[in-house]
Amino acid sequence: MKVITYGTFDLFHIGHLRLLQRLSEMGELTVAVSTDEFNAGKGKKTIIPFEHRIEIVRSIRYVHRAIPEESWEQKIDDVKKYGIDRFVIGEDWAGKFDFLKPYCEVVYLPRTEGISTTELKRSLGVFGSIDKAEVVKALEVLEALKNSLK
Ligand code: C2G
Repeated sequence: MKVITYGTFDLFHIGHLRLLQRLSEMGELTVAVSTDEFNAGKGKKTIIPFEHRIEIVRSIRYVHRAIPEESWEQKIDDVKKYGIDRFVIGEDWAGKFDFLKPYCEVVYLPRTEGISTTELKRSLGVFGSIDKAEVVKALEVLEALKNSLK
């Protein structure tokens, strides 16, 4: 069984790993990683550049091969080129790739709950939003408190 999936895999996390692990149990796994240019088209700004995202995915033991995803239209060609039997992607895309059904099986899988790149970016953003002056003020208060306890 030859399987393919597509994704950005930005800020690689356990939700991505669980998916690739599960797909590798089905058979030989090809992963197409969205280029930065393709993501711009999706309106997605990535934190990690494409060259790093594809190297990370390529290094995962569950992945047989990693290729660039440069367009929406390449999927049919990829399925033919790599002799793919099954296209799989998270159910957030349910129905969007049914046009592949004449060429291979199409499966939409439940996502891993509680983790997403969007959430990670939001958490990281919290640190970026702390005002420096607030930190300095808090340190001054702590210093004064420490001195008062001497
Ligand atoms: N995923 C998951 N569980 C999560 C987060 C993501 O199973 N908690 C899955 C998604 O459903 C997707 C894959 O991991 O199948 C990659 O997710 P993204 O990097 O967000 O992929 P996306 O940007 O949606 O790109 O042509 C298809 C697109 O390139 C998909």
